[in-house]
Amino acid sequence: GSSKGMLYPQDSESRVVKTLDGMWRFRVDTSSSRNQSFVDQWWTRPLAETGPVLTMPVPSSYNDITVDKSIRDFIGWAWYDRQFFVPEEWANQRVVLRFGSVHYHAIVWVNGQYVMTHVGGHLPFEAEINGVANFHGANRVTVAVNNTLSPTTLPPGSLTFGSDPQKYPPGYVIQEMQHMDFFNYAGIHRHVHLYTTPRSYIDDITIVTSFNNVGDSVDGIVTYDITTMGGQARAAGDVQVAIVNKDGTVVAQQSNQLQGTITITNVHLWWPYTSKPSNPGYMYTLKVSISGDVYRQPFGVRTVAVTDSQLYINGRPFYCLGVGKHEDADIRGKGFDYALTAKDFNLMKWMGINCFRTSHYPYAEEIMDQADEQGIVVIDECPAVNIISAANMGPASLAHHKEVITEMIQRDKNRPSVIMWSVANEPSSNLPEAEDYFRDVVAHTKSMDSAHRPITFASSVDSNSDLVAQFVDVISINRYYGWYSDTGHAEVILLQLSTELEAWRARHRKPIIISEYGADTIPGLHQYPEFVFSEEFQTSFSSEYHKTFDKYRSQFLVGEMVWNFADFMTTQAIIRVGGNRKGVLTRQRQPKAAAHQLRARYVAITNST
Ligand code: GCB
Repeated sequence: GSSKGMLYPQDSESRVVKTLDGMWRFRVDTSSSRNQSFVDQWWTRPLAETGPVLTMPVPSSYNDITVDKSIRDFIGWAWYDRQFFVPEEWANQRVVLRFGSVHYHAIVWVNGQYVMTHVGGHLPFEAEINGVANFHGANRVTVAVNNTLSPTTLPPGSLTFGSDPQKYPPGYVIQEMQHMDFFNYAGIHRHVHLYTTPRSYIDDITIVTSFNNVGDSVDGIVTYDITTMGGQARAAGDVQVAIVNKDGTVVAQQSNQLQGTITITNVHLWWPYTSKPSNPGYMYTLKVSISGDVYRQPFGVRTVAVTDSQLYINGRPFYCLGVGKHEDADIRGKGFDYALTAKDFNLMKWMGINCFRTSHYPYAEEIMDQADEQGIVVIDECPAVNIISAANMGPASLAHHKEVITEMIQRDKNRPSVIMWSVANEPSSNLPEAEDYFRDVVAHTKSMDSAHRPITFASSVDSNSDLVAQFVDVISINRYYGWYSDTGHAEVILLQLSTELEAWRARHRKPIIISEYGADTIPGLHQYPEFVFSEEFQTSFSSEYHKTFDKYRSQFLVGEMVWNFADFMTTQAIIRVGGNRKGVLTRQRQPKAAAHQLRARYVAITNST
């Protein structure tokens, strides 16, 4: 069979990881055909030999690195290359080249030879390169990246050319993204790794957990399924599986089975950090050894369940004190950054946030690792934002949407932090086409996840015209009363949001999360009585939402998520001043008054439960 695993690259007794992060060479294809780089076959020689090159950091978006507006706003093929070496002693190993993500469409060559293509900007892809690598001298990797969105990409978008010569200079083109309210940052956004495995290797590990109460203690039940590749059918005696706790002690083990169930007596369950257990985010490791290959898969033991009015983690009701986020920061755009990641988790915990949604695409694996380890719950959203017309719901869109969900679940299935999948953000779920489309998307998502996590999507249409909520387990709604409607009138919020919540509840007996509410706010702008864009407005507006949440919190409301954790960049638009300013933090992660307000609320709720 063909490889399907997407295990994170890891050093072990049998594996070596080397990073290809750093400064790469870079050039954009500015030809009028937008395709001259392919005519001239830029991958056949070092980029520096086919024209001038810039220095480009990896990982990072390329947009904000230079002082050139045409690179910031570039649409089309951008090219990267760099040199690397493969140690001679790796020649008898399997050598894999892996990209954490490249936005959007990527083609990779090694030493001028085609290696792989990937479509979709937020998930990892990899290929074995033994056949094209040079083990006795320098190698070159070339990556072509295209950020052009089309009606069938996720997110969808389209190009509009300024064809009227009276109005537009030659080559004028803009990318229309309608309801995609974030800058279409592009480039090699996450780590690039070169790693080895033995020829016969562990390809994939799937872990599903539950537990039993045994008197006063709890037994964890760990079901695992290992797939291997590249070897002869091996003797079952080659398989060793051990569960190692946080202190490094082996607490259970099993031999001879690629699939099995192991019990951990007196288990430490994985809890969100606001649940006041002694050990939030408790992670175990499943150490798998098979015929000389060793891989250590982290996991946590916890359950998730949904009833018609509650969400449970480990059998206890969980209320999401949440936030919508973005991968977004000055200079690096959507490039992964360890310092930013650590700061964001510290800020989330400072504010008492126990949950975030990966609005509006899967985040970097290193971010997800922190959620697992620190006990922050995640609603894992696929990049299906801006599905706004029937043209985005055809067979090609559907096939790609399912493929992206497959990749997302493949990557994140073992993460205890992930308690729910979000299959879309604000699709036009009122269109007749949406019903069949999302029936299929949701069924596919269910079928891919052995852990059967609940499914949601973030809705912007009203409960009467929506055709998709019938398929999901939890209803998430994004609402902007007092902002996009009745602007400035916070006094309508309690009434309008209550009416709305009750209408959804009457139509579907399902738990509800408010997955977005928020108001753009310029830090330092003060106006009293409160007026839109002032810090006073953001807090008084939020208070009205909070009052409404408190009314329904003990009933069927299972979470609230402010939009947004921090200010973030968008396309240029007259309603966006330096991007979207709905952050409770600035883009530089400094608190507005609303951050202190949120913190007081979340901490008080946590302390009272
Ligand atoms: C939404 C979208 C989000 C936007 C937000 C806004 O409903 O889901 O992507 O940024 O509204 O601020 O308009």
